[in-house]
Amino acid sequence: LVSGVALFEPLVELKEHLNVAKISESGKKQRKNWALMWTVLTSDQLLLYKDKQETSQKPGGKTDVVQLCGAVIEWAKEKSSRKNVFQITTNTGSEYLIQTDSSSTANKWCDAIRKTINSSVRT
Ligand code: I3P
Repeated sequence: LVSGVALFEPLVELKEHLNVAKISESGKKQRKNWALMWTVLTSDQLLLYKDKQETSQKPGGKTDVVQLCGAVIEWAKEKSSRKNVFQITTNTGSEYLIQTDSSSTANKWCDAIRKTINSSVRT
């Protein structure tokens, strides 16, 4: 029964509160505005929620969806005064900075997202 339910849920690789700043939308630069987001990594997307509670199947609960297929991820030390910042650029030209004070957490997320991007390229 448990695995039957899991079939209809996206596979969640990681979930955690991370600081996120969207600095560009479809190639258009945006004002940098850091916000603490409940961040969920699935097998092909990064889901950004304002609140942890919004992970429930509420319509409009997802604040933003980052498509990882064709995206690029890199450390972005020069783009912020904060430490452990990496950037995701989507294939539609949106740019997200992601940051957390724990370097091990940042490494874990950067590696996991990179893996997701690499596996999505192959299919
Ligand atoms: C920005 C805000 C950001 C800061 C950014 C500032 O000011 O302080 O936190 O980025 O620096 O411009 P405002 O709120 O007035 O837009 P970091 O925290 O990542 O350093 P930046 O312009 O050098 O990117």
